[in-house]
Amino acid sequence: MQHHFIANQARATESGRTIPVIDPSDGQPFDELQRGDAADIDSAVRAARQCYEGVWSRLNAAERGRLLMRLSEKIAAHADELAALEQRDCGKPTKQARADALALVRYFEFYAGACDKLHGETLPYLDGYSVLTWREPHGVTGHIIPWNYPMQIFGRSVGGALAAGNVCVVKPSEDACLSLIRVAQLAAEAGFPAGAINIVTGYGHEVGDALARHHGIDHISFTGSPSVGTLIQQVAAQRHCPVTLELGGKSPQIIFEDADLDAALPMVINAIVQNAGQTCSAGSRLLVQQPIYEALLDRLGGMFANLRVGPAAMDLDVGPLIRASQQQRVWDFLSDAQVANIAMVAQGQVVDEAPETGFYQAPTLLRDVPVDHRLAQEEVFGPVLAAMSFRDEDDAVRLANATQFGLVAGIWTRDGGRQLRMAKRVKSGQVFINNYGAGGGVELPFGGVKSSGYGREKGFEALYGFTTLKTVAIKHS
Ligand code: TXE
Repeated sequence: MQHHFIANQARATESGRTIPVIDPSDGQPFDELQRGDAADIDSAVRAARQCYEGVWSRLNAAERGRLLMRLSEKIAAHADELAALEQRDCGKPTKQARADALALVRYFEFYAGACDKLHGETLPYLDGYSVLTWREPHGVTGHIIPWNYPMQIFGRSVGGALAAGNVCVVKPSEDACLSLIRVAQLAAEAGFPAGAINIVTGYGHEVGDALARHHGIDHISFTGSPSVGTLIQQVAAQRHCPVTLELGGKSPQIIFEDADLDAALPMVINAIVQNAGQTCSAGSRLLVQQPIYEALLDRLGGMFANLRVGPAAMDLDVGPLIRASQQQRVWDFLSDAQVANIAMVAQGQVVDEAPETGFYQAPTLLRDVPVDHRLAQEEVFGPVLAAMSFRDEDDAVRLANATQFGLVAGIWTRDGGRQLRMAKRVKSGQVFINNYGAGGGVELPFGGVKSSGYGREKGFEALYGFTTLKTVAIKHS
């Protein structure tokens, strides 16, 4: 049985209600979570506030950095344990789960070093004045975390908030909490004071909503669906609470005829099958210049057909989707594709060892997807790649920008001028030229434009979002 972690203590919800924890590889329950409520959020916020106004405010930036570094070291020492928890909880193949645990180590290492490098400025003003700015933490920050990368998203969001001097109340997804409850325990062992990191588990419409509405929360970081992002924004607006939103994407991989296909194609595949396509930055649209379209689809189709899908512990190319409703969502997209006569180029294979009760989906390559079809417009969040062709740069830009999202764009060309022209014209928070892996870099700011959200997490830039600027003007006496 899992518990909330509030003020460095395991706590149960008073109602005694729980939520089963399901293993996506076989669809079977193997543990239980607390089904928290507004009272649990309230006690976490109180614990956080007490910490913030007490012991936390007396720590200087270097001391805070040492604490974050100790947590990074603890996580490194428990990386296999954390990876195993997240693997079972989310259905991640072993390589992916380990990579996520190591990314969490890096987040706390990076933000440990950043704590004492965040500072304000002195500004020119009238004679007889000195003016300076201070970067102050918001105070108690709320973090609503999804199920696709619990450790990574905790690292970028909570790591940045703590480094900037905030304390945290975290609501992980009801579908994937286990690794984060353990990380909070490790933080207590590393010396974090009671109330600095609190975890409350439960459903989004109960605990998540209570967190977003709580007047003691001074800033909200949310990663999840656009519809819930809108709700959070509306609720937060009522008390003018700042929010950072990361709401996913429909990111294009744009391949010009002069691209190095040996480098591009493995990355095109990885960008859509990593984490079974359940990645905000998944490269889910493939835009290919006309002269190479047919040959590229042939080659890519062969690679798709070789992809193997199975239980997380088998560590194949692709694991299961997170839950039955996510699997149903992908099936709905694929049946819409059939109705629209969208042709399938190739599909990977689900291995015989995969239990029928698991949530598997073979990676699927579709061609000539019309730009206005929902497969080219909406986030599937499964391993489904929608290919289409383009004529020239203008056409590529038109297609790339033809969705409500703007998170990542991959551009593949050897032409240096074209690389920069395209990078300028594509509307997205990140542009990766002749690569698609840079999204993993903890040092690099990450976030969207348009319906992909706003604000930046990761990198040093995140620290500005986790602080507020105070201008102090002193008249010389
Ligand atoms: O997301 P939700 P879901 C996208 C992806 C996916 C779709 C639906 O396309 O198929 O969203 O996934 C909490 N108040 N992304 O339904 O519901 C919830 O408990 C406050 C993209 O799982 O948005 C969880 O902790 N919180 C995305 C978190 O919000 C609420 C990652 C995300 O869940 C809430 C996940 C409420 N009313 C899904 N309702 C990305 N950008 O990577 C739910 N939550």
